[in-house]
Formats: sequence, C-alpha cells, structure tokens
Amino acid sequence: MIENQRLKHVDISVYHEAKKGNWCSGDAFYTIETDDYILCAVADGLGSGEQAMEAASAAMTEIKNNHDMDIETIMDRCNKVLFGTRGVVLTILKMDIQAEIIEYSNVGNITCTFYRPSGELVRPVPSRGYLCGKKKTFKTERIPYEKDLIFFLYSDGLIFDAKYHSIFSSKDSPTLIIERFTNVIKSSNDDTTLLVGKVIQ
Ligand SMILES: [Mn+2]
Repeated sequence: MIENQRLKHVDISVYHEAKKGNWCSGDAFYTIETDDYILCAVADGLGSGEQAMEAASAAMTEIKNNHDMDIETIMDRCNKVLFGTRGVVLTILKMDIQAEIIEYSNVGNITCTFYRPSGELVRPVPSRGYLCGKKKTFKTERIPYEKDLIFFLYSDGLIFDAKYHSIFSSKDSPTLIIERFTNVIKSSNDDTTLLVGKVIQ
C-alpha cells in the first residue's frame, strides 16, 4: 500500500506492506501537521501479526492524543502504555516550523536518514532497545532543516543497500522516490514501512 500526503510544509509518501502471508502489519506510522509543527512517527511492534499490530497501534494512539507535547514526554508516555504488550521500536520526528529545527527521538531500529539539498547525509545516532514499559530515559537530537531537505524513516523490513542512497535526489518528490524503491526492493520476510518526506516550504 502506498499513501501520499501533501501537507502545507512537507510532502510525504509512505510504502507499507505486511510480512508475506500475514493479513496485518506489525508496523505503524502516524503523521500530523499543525500551524506550529509537523510530527512523523514510525513504530515496529516486536514480532509480527496481531500482537505486534496491537502494540504498534497503541503507540500511535498515544502519539495521536499527545502530539503537542515534547517528544521525550511522548516517548515516555508511549513506553508506559506499552507495558504488558510485546513492545515496539519507535522513531519520532517533530519539525518546529518557526525555528526550522527537527527534533529526533528514537528507541530501537527504525532508521532515520536526512538528505540535505547540498548532498550531505545526516544520520542521527540511534538508541538500542525497545519500549515495553520498563524504565527508560529518552534523548532528543536537534537538527536544523531547510527547504528541499528529505527525511527517510524505515523499519527493518527493508535491508538497506548502500546503492539505495542514489534513489534520493532533492529535486524529486517523495512519491517518485517511493516508486523507485518499489522497483528495487526484494520481497521481505518482515513487515516493511518506508516513509519519505520532503520540506517544500
Ligand atoms: Mn520488523
């Protein structure tokens, strides 16, 4: 399934597929734009199937109800509601439109990469582990952004090959970038989510 969203400040395209043979995906994503910020989140529930989906969607519901909070607080709230579930790995980006800063917080292997229009690649430092209600502290990394910056969030259903970097060009739309991915990715043995966003103003 491919979903394209044209928001006021960013274009987003998402590729989302369940593991082969499963009726549901244990990955989930959420995006929202307000007057002040844009938030994007991708989660991967541990394992696959219904219990993974339940954990990932519990995290998304918590984000949906609290996206105005700072991302460390949102991570903490997600962690708490995930007690008793399989747990999830989660990455949240929150873009402060006024300050032109992206805030990044993460636990586990939802990978995030930024492609600057200059060609510079920025990879924030990931944290190990997953959220399942155990006490945890969260970090926020702050990255300035500019028009035409592309961000890429993906779950471990994608085995990233270094040659895929050439798929990203700041001249192109997220829709086109996702289309190129669908031509090259092999069928995966895990739920797969690829979220590509581009700052348009
Ligand atoms: Mn996975």
